[in-house]
Amino acid sequence: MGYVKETFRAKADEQVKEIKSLLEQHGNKSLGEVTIAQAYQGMRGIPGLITETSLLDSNEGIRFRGFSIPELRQKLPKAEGGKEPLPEGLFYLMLIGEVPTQEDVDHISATWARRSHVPNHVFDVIESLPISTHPMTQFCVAVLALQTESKFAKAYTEGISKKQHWDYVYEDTMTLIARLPRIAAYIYRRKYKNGDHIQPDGMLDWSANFAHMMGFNNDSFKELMRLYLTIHADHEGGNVSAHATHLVGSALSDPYLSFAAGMTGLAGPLHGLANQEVIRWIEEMCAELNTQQPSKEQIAEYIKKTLAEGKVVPGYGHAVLRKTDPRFTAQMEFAKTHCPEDPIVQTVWNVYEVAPPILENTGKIKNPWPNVDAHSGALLKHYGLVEEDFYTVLFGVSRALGVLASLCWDRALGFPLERPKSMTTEWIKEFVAKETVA
Ligand code: NMX
Ligand code: MLT
Repeated sequence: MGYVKETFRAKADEQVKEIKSLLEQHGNKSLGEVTIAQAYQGMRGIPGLITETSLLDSNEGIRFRGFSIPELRQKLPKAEGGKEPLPEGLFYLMLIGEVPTQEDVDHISATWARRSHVPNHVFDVIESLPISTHPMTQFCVAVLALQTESKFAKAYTEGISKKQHWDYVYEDTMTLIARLPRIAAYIYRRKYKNGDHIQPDGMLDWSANFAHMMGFNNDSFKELMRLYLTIHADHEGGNVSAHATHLVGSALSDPYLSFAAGMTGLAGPLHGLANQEVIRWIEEMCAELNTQQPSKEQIAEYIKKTLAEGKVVPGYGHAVLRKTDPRFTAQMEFAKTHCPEDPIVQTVWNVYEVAPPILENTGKIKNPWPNVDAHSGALLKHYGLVEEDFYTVLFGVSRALGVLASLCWDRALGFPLERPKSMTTEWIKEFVAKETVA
């Protein structure tokens, strides 16, 4: 067993004991009541999930094992000469709960490089899809095709004890994460670069190798990828991709099947596809106004028009956050250093000035501030990754780190099948009638 895996097992053993004692002493304590409105309105705020890897505060934003994004940018190991954190380090932090050393991060980079070989049948499956297929659909199909490699599925069929589940889920997690950049880059080069593929470079870190395989060798683009793949990795457990992965994993579907479920959720426009939608919205605005850089007045009018047409302003609003997303701020800081004059970047910043009061004035949007997706596309466009249909695949490669680290924890802690209670409106009506009489 490798030392990261051994450390994880030791941490999980301690946590199992702690949870056992918590449940024995406090298992009957209530975490709060559930209102009828919450049941109808997407279960907002109902505390019903345990996710160890990160925790979201509606005003402060995300903390990964207690560390905010600015702290991660400071504390996590970097590539030689780089300033942005290596996502390998965030994976270690989420899995183990401690800030890794440079050696830990190098160990994970090397492990993933060693496991990155994608079997040919996965490429054949991708090739069988029409080239017009959306990259997120190609990505989901490819992850499912890779499921043939699941060690967990094989071991379960052969008969393993529940105590061994975590071990095989850990192995699948490491292999799947290792292979995702190759699959994503293959889809990118197939769809947009005439199938002119680029072989991996095993000497590079996970993000730099991904950038290289997509065809981008600029050092500051590699830095952007390190930042991007770090900040999109996790957003506690209730978001659609994390929850879907956890839910499907609770049926003991293997990590490939569980992650594919998360990715089909990420592909929705209210979730990860919003990064594509933001850029489309900006480009449509520019085309309609016949300008590269609309004025703040023009942007304000366009936002009002979008709302009047009954559409969402993509990149704004959030189910939990009530302030500017710190992931937006991190990208804004990156842009200030690397590309402050870029016209799309400047438009993103102008939208940030203009949109919040307009959204707030509607009186119904709970969070008028930008989320992570409001900024990412502008940075990618700046470096020449202009095909916005592909942007959610980048989000997906990053999200694997959080949801799969969580899946390892789910199995190590022996979490059961997830199965909440549902009701009919008839049941609710009868319940209300009884309550009113009583
Ligand atoms: N533009 C227009 N209307 C909005 C927006 C927005 N950006 N955000 C919320 N609303 C509407 C929402 O549709 C709802 O309308 P109605 O009552 O007519 O159904 C009303 O405001 C109240 O919604 P909230 O309670 O503020 O937000 P909710 O928690 O339901 O939804 C989002 C959260 C993220 C789905 C929503 O803000 C949204 O659709 N934003 C735009 C899409 C987006 O950027 N998604 C990315 C989220 C981050 N990610 O990567 O996943
Ligand atoms: C995410 O990163 O998953 C999004 O911000 C959505 C969420 O947290 O609900």
